[in-house]
Amino acid sequence: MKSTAYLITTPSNIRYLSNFTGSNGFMLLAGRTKYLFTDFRYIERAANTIAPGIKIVNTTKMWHNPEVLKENWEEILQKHNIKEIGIEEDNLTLSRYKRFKKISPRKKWFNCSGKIEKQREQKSDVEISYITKSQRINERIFEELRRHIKSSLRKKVKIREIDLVFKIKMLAHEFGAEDLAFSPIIAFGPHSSSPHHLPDNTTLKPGDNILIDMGVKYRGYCSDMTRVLFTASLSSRQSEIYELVLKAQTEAIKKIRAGISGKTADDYSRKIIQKAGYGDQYGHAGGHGVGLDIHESPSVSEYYKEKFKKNAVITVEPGIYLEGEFGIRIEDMILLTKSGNKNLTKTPKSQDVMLVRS
Ligand SMILES: [Mn+2]
Repeated sequence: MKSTAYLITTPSNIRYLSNFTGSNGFMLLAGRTKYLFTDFRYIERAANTIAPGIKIVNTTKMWHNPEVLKENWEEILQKHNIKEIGIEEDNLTLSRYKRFKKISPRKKWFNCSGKIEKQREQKSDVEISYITKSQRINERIFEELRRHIKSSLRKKVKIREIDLVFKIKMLAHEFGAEDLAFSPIIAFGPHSSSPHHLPDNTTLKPGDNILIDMGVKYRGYCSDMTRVLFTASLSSRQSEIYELVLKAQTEAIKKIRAGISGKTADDYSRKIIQKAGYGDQYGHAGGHGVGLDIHESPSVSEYYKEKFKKNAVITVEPGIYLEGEFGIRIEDMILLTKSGNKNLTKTPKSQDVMLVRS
């Protein structure tokens, strides 16, 4: 008889295991049985939407009166002869942990963060289809945004960074996304040297480059893409940097596959940029896993020594950031296969295509 249970509190892990999308709830994996604990507000929704076979436990008022939970909780632990319980330390707050400990003082508790995330690395066909659809929507939005920028320039209508953020939100709704995957990064001109610039009131000036990093959600699954548009012919410096980043990204995508480590994958783009003398201006990881979370395992980084699995979806996003001048980042999402990868991003990225003129 197995005596280990796992307490799953990370929302995206709960969704992955059960399909449950409520904002309050946790799961207990005990032997082969999965329990979903949630409160009055979500009982009906859970019953209608979660995967078959999962047992629902009503926890209404549990945190105000732990005895309410204790009855169900103890019964389940006893039934499965649970002696030790894994908790997701990366998610469970100390105060909630203390409450669990209080109702089960004699159990052994250990960290199981990353356990479900590891399973999530390999995407199923359905998950791949959702991520792909999410990216198709993202690309439609991007094309519409490009048209909008072009016509605004032609009509000499002022556009601010935050106007483009709002436009993306409306288009996401119009094109069938359920939400944005993250708040879009829109950076005009010198703002683009800050990799994660916070969009503000700044107005687009003739000649500015525009860094656009955006993604949406479809059936819970995220997309992620970065492109840099130019509103005037590129200066020789812009052109040089753009080509360098594009080359680093293209070469990395040629080589990345299942079976290599995150560090190796990161090195492919980084070494090209370092060799050209811009290593210090590429200060972030070369990419990340994408799925229910916008950033998930595996990581494309020097610190990630584990090997990539088949059917993982990752981004490849080298960049060069020149303070006071401009920044360039180019980001695609790819699906890893044994022999290579499939690029899930269709939006072109050659320098000439990035030029939008009025
Ligand atoms: Mn990204």
